[in-house]
Amino acid sequence: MNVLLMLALATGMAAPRYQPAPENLEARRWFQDAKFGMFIHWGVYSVLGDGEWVMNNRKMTIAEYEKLAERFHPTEFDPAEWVALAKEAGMKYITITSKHHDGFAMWGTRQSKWNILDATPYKKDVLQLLAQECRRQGIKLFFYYSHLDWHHPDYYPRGRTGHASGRPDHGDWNRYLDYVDNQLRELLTGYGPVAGIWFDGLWDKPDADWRLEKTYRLIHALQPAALIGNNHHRRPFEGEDFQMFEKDLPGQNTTGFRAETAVSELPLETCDTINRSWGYNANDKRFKTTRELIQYLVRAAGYNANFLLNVGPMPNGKIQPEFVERLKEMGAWLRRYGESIYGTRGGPIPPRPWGVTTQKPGFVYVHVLDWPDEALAIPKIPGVRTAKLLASGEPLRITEIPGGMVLHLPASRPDPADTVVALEVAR
Ligand code: H79
Repeated sequence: MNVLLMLALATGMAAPRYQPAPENLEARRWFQDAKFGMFIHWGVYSVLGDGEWVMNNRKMTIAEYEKLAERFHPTEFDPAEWVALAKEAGMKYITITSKHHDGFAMWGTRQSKWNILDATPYKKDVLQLLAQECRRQGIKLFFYYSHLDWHHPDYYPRGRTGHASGRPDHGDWNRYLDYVDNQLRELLTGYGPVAGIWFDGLWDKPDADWRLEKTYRLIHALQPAALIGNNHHRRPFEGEDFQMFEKDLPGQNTTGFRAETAVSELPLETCDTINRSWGYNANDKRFKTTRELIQYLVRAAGYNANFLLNVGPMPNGKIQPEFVERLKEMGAWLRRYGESIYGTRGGPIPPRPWGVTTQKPGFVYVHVLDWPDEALAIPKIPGVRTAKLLASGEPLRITEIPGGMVLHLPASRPDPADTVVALEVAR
């Protein structure tokens, strides 16, 4: 414990607050400008093609589940192809599962044999391969890390899930937390610059002492620019650098997962799936349309949040064609309309049923997602000089009305997903 902290505890003063390093603040700005990332759920569960919760859902024991590792042999995995796809989709970063709830490490951890080098015939460190390729192609890399662990014997007392694994009813919780910290130290020292750590699973034991302060201090000491986020479903804890909302826009709780809906001042991120599954699911054909995915990205930007869009690669290492097709279409859209997304923040008009606004110095972008009429009345945006359709540059008429203004939209819209109106405004 440091002297300030001891003093604070002894005197009843407020404990010294986390002060993000300058490079951390810089990374937060980069993150907010980046807007769009690729989430990757890949692990030994992918072999069964039934999602990443299959161990828990099918009540598999550890012995049964470990057999999956012997079948994990992704001979078609080409990290260059994945990274190129992310770039073509307009994504600026990748967040990949280093360890999901099944405890399996997708890198050559030295903390246990339950990892891709020691337990699979593939025997390659996919995180290392991906990290190298991301550096080569200029994409940042985050590691998802599950605090929850259905495999580790010291994950005890057990939480809400993982009860059928057949582990003995004892274990040393602090030893488990040491294991977590040791694994994180490996990830933050052996894989070059890590853009951040995306924690998940804490909700399995919401009242346990997770020693987060120690873990967060370790991460920030090893890589001050690495951004910490934690999907604990509550308002951010001390030491966190961004706030995430799973399958929800900031402040919403349509999933019912959240214990708190408060939206913080930190950079925000929402994540979602293309079908309904995170890990590869061979039977899940309920794909969102490209239009829906574009609208989700745009809405997220209007809520001042990033969109982390998931793919669950197949056990052979390929990303299924339905995902590839949609990602490429999103990339084509972003090449046309990217200036209204990248580098923006949530706009002056809060999100509306018809759409959202984004802004950057000198510009406000009105994203009309769902409005059948040619006249759209909106609150007054001060200092508007010109208005045009971003698609064509065609000037657009605006009339002032009491209490607001009317945008006169063309009857036939240039884009089925989003009519983007660019307003040049006084700085
Ligand atoms: O990695 C993906 C999912 O596997 C993981 N997060 C994403 C990014 C995830 N795990 N669970 N969930 C998402 C849903 C959470 C459900 C919860 Fe509950 C409802 C947590 C707390 C209440 C049911 C009861 C599941 C755990 C306890």
